[in-house]
Amino acid sequence: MVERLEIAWTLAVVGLIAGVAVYSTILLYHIDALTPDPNEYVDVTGHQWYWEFYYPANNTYVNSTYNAANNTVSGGALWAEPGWVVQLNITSADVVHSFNIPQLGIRLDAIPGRINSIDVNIPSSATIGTMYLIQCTEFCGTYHGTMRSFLEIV
Ligand SMILES: [Cu+2]
Repeated sequence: MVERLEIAWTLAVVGLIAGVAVYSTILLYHIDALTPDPNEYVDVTGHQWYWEFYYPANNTYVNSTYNAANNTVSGGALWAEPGWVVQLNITSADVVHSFNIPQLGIRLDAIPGRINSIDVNIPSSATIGTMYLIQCTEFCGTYHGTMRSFLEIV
């Protein structure tokens, strides 16, 4: 009787763990899936010490350079409209950087010779003129701390 109970409990636990394993494996796979039709593609390249954004739709390069004195950027920013899905293709021209938009929960490494892609879901409630901070979060040299930019809602 005791043996049968032990076997039943063991099988119940094994079944539970197997179920969680299958569920989380499927979920992990879908988290990384990219939408086939984003509103915008942007190629993001990390440089010591600024972010470059390339907009293939209109063949425009932007070198976004942060100015710590007045918390602004010159050269341009990452632009998107409310409710958009923006696919970022992130790489680096020199050392390893990390592309981070803390307010939107986006963080992905920028690695030389490799392209890491991610979809950014711009909130529909975002108002025009909203500036989301972009910050390099991988120590990349002297001016790492000012390797910032903005995602600007237009
Ligand atoms: Cu960096």
